[in-house]
Amino acid sequence: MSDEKLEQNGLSRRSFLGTAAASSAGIAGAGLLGLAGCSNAESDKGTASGAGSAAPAAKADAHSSEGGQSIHVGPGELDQYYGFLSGGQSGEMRLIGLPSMRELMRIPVFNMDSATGWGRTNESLRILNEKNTPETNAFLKASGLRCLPNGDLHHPHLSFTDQTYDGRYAYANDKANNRVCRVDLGIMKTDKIVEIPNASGIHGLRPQRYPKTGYVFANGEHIVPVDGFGGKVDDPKTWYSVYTAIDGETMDIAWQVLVDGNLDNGDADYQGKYSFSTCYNSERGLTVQAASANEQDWVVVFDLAAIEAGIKNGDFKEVNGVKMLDGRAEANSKYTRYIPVPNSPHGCNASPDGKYIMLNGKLSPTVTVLDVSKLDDLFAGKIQPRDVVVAEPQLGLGPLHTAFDGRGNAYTTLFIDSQMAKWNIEDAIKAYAGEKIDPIKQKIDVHYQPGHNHTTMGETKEADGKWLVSLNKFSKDRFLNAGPLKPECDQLIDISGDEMKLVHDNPTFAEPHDFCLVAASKVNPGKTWDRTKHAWWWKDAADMAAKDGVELEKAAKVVREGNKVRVYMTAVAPAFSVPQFEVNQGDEVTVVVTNVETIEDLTHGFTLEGYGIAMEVGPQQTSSITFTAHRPGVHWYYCQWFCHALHMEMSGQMIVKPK
Ligand code: CUK
Ligand code: CUA
Repeated sequence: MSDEKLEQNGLSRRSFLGTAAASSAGIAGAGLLGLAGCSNAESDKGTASGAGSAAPAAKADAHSSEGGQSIHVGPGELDQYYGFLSGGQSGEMRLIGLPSMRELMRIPVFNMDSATGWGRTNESLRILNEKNTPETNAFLKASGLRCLPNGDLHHPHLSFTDQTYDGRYAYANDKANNRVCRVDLGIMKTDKIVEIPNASGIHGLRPQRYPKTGYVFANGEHIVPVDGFGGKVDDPKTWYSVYTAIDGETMDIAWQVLVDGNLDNGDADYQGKYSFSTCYNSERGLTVQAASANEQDWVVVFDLAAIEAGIKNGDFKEVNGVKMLDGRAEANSKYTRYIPVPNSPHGCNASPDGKYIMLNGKLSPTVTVLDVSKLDDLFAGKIQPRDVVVAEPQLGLGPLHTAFDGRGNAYTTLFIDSQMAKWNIEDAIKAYAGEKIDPIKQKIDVHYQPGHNHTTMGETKEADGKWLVSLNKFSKDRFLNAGPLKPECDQLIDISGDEMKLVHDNPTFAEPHDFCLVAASKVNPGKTWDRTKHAWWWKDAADMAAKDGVELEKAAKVVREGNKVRVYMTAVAPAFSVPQFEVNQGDEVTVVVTNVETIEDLTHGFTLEGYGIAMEVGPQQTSSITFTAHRPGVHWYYCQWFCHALHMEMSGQMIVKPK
């Protein structure tokens, strides 16, 4: 590997680049090209053109993009883009500002959160559990769990109207527990979570772009026995994967399609006619060797109109309450086509001109380019599957994901080479047609092993070609040593000029897979909760209060019904309207807190000492929590959000009388 070679020469890539940056004149010097050539030696084996070694190397300017855009966002200034960053195995989604890369907010989704009470409050538990399968509910009960405590969130993507973001929702998958979530961008909170039955390892996720979202497409990554299709637990030859379309408005499952191979990443077209999923493991292997044996796997193309007609005509099986169509290759299905693609392809990315779908080769150094306009003929049987391919440039080792600048260029992450390759799409098409032309424009080193990349507005028709972010899986020496577990390294690259310029390293916690970069004007969250618009959030508490004759906004009441106690209070700085309440040991207690502040940023909280309870109560929000008073004694509750000069005094006591 390149870094080892550098280290053998007593140079780390970091110190080498630091030297290069210090000698401002020597950047393009012969010495550097020599080393760059060395660092590219392996990738060149995979590239027909050998352009890697001749491509300009990265300028290691850590603070600003010389002659380019400034990344500096000064005190009091605002970023130009929202970034919706996946939190990977942390289970959360994160809101990042660009170009500063500052973390603005964490949105709890598939995790449990100490600050906000997500996974503990009644409101969050309803959202977390309302669309569980019966099997999951039985499992939770048997395990003594109130919700699944973890998730693996890979792919956040925003809702579309007419091929661009409409600011309504963000969606994301949970690979760990087969779920899909929706975040309401009006409050930046998760408002729906649906478990996907029949499928395993919900991975790739993309919303429909046109006419609007519409469907949210989700890939089941793992082949499993599927009810109704002869699946046997002890025979992998009978296992399949399942592709799911969710209704983005209701978050109900619209339909599923049974397919062959492990589905990986997906995308939708810009026309509203087709969707796509890359697929590895055409071999049906259960080991690494077996699963990567074939030189080619495929992309599955789904014909949405045909699928909708199939549903209408009853050409499906009802499997655990979901309409499932047969889209297997062997079924010669009218709903799907299988296009061979080398080799265990991973990322799947539609170009913003709406013309092409890029399939990133992973184990092949190529990206395969499909021409969307040829798909009608493919489904009509007029052409062969590979006739849809119009380019297959060799870019380097380990292509995983591709992003776009809206000027006809594509940017592909090379995982093994630790590089970003910029290439021109039309040039790649000409080269595939036989013209002597090198589509690769530039390669730069990234640090290290990039997975996803993303450009500003790059998955919409409004791709603006300003910034590119490389989400790198390893950070090694890029940051102060944080111990054996290192942060990942998200790198910001200025792509506004002719050349990519690396301008910033940003450490992130486990583990970003995807990043949706959205012009700030597209997203307009409210400044406080809206008691009318967001009444659905505390609907159960409101119903309960109505029965108890309590008005939430003026509440100061304790209601007892047998061994059930309901405590209603307001929070206004610096006091709760109920400063003390008494219960008996073993009572089931529900505390309902309404924050009646109308002022922006005046969040209160309710933390109950010794009971593992804390919840956020935002301005104009109602939050509630139910627990059993197992511990006798005096238990203070306090506001954990610093809200007032007398914030420390914003407290009270729950007295639990022993049995
Ligand atoms: S996957 Cu992570 S690097 Cu889950 Cu989108 Cu490609
Ligand atoms: Cu209310 Cu601190």
